[in-house]
Amino acid sequence: MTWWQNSVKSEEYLLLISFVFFIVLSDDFLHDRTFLTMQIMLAVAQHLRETIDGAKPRLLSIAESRASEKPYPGKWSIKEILGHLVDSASNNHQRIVRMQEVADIGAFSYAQMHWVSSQHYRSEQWNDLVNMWYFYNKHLAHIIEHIDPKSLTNVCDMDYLKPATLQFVAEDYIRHLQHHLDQIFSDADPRERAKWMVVQ
Ligand code: NI
Repeated sequence: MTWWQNSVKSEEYLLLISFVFFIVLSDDFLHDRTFLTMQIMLAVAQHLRETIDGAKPRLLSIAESRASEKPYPGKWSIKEILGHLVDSASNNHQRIVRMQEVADIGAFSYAQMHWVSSQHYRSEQWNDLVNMWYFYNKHLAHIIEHIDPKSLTNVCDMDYLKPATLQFVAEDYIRHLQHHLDQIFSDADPRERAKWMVVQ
């Protein structure tokens, strides 16, 4: 056997060793990625808990009469904004659970104006509304914390530019919630309210 034949053999051997290492490392990588996405979901759930815990006493301090005020017919009262957040919680509850069942749940959106107007939130008691919103979100934080990491790339058509992954749905849910809480706590004229911007 000449020196170059030996050299080829050792190259083949090296190739085999690298392939085995590649398999072992990519398996580790996948586990790391699963661990990482689990950490992200834990952080999202924690962020949601902190947001609702911080907002609840501030919401309860708003007087019943002020929460019902509706100076402009085309602009929601505070009760209606919080009602819209209850609708968002209930619809995203459906999305988050269903998206762990199948890879693509297809179209899932809801007519927000109809949901708010048909439920007559202004004649509901403010305390009840705040508590319902709070406990629904507490449950959602629990659900988000336990999302199966394998389903985080499952998709849903939310009528956005492209299908949304489950990870996006959970993160987008909290961004939307914060957007409307800011409106409730703002002293700005309801006509000046900023529109919800989708970051996708
Ligand atoms: Ni909204």
